[in-house]
Amino acid sequence: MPGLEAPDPNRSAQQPMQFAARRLPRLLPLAIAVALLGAGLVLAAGNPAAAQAPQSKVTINGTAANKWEPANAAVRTGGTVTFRITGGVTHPVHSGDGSNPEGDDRFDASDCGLENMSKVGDSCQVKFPKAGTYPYFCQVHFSLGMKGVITVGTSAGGATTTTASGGEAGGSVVEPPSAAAPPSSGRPAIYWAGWGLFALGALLALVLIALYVRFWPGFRRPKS
Ligand SMILES: [Cu+2]
Repeated sequence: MPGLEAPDPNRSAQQPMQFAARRLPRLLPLAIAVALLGAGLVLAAGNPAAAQAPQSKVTINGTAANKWEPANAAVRTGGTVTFRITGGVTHPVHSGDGSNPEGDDRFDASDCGLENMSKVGDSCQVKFPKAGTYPYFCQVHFSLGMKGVITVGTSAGGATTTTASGGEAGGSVVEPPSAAAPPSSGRPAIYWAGWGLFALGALLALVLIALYVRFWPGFRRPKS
């Protein structure tokens, strides 16, 4: 920069720069804070796999309106779904889409029969050892639309790794086209906003450090 190389001591030109340089250490924490805020947003929003990972335990309530709440649920491979009667009277659970009123045997609903699911407070559990899509319905209120779909395994992205037995990692699972879960819509906007803030803060910090080194009086180059 020519200003610093001027032969004259040139205080009138130097002092404003020094004055500005004195403020830099105060701006630096601000820049770092902006960068950290951005990084925090990235970490919070940027891991949809973790955010959307199915739980190992899910509870579905059979309500007084003769609906399942939530009707569609996701559970981890090897996870357990609890059906609980919170209203209405009888909500025995059957596996299947209801086309067969007796249900099918895609999952074991033997603990969810009428004898266990006849009054408010009753509940039953079904374990889902294998990934897949499992429709279910209330044997009594199917005609009222009391049905739903349980998606077992990770639904985001379509192809994921799960084990059939343990629920950690293993074979590849591709959801059938009829899977109830919508396709992943990618990362949320706040994720990219976080990256933007992080980049802005980091750039600002770098510029401030460069200015500080360049103009802080203690760093001034000895005049030749
Ligand atoms: Cu019912």
